[in-house]
Amino acid sequence: MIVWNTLTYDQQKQALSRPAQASADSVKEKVSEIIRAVKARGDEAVLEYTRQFDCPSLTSLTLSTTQLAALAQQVNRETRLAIQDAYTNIKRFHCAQEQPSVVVETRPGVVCEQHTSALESVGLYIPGGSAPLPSTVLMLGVPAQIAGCDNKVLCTPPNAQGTIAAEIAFAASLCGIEKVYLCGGAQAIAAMAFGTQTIPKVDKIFGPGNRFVTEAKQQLSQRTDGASMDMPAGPSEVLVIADDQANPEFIAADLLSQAEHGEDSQAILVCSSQYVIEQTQAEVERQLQVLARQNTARAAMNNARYILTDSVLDAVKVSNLYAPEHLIVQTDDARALLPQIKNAGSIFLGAWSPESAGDYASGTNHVLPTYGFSRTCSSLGLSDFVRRFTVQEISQQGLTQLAETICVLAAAEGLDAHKRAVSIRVQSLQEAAK
Ligand code: HSO
Ligand code: ZN
Repeated sequence: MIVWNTLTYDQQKQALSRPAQASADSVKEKVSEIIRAVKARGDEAVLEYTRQFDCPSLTSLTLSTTQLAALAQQVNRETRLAIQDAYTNIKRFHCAQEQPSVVVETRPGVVCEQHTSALESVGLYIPGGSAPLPSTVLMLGVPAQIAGCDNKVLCTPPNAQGTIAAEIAFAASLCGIEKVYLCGGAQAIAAMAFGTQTIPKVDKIFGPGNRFVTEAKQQLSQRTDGASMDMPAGPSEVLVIADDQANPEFIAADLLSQAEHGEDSQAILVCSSQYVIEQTQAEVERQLQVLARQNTARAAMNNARYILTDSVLDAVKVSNLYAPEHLIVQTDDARALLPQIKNAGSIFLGAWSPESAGDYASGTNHVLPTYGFSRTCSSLGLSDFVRRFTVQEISQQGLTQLAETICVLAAAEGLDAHKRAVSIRVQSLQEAAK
């Protein structure tokens, strides 16, 4: 346990530090090599890498619509209903995020507008790995569907049998995704960024992934022939703020639900009660025993931090310094703390709002800024699948009224042609009036 107010400034910073994120040079080089190969040889290179990493016997990168429908059929009724229920809530919440157009007459005859339109072509990446995540299909697919993106391309690595989890196929079909390709890793990101003979080129790539995927998204978003990306991503993390009223069993369960994601997951408890911290530590040990992914969770919990603060408000300050991806507030009146909370990707208020609710089914998005990026980046939402643009229309009277201001500013910047574009029009109006 760390006692916050006994630490020096440097020790406090150390207590909240994250493991170094900079991609190792070896990762950068490997990814550059994959990107070069996909750029040069398209499908052939993607298929080669997919055979090497995922499925040695794979012959085609495409999952046909018939195969997709057949897979989706295999999902059992219970899971189908659960995916549908989650889909409905996520859709409800994201539909409500639609931005109305803005139309303002800033002065008579000067009309300024802001509108949005859907990104035409988006790439949705669903990682493979130890647990296939149909919930992530919903988190990317639902906003893409609501925004009205014409072209939705989904890439996910095949298993050794050359297919994907039925649940992923079902979630994709609910979201109206018809183009599903069997590839993962940096090669899938490069394929979507450049386009290949079979995989369509997209404008923006969304979704979580390992270091290779993240590095590929970063490299490709910097190229003019690449594709932009959703947000920088690091290992998943949770910070729990608790007071002496909090239930240690609940806190432990929340920390462990984060820890089971991966050995590099970050779990932090910041609490104003030493008793609650000690009870939580004992409870973590108890609950660990029964977890299927005990080894992963235990490895992550070895890096967990338990921080004792003088007050709940101090705990909020610690959380603001850390800027967690997920923040769970288990205090007497959690909502009262909301105005003090500065940096968090997604906030879960009160004892009955576990992170799992947001991970799966309440309606909020689970693609969130990690690694302190919640200071400036937002949780994924509808706005990430549209672009904003402005329109203006100015009448003769409007331009006449604005002319003086524009001409003075153009002169101040020494830009004659700008000034003339206005004065030439005003003069033409004056001459016509004669
Ligand atoms: N907690 C993860 C999302 C997830 N959890 C998917 C379960 N499935 C990152 O926010
Ligand atoms: Zn999770």
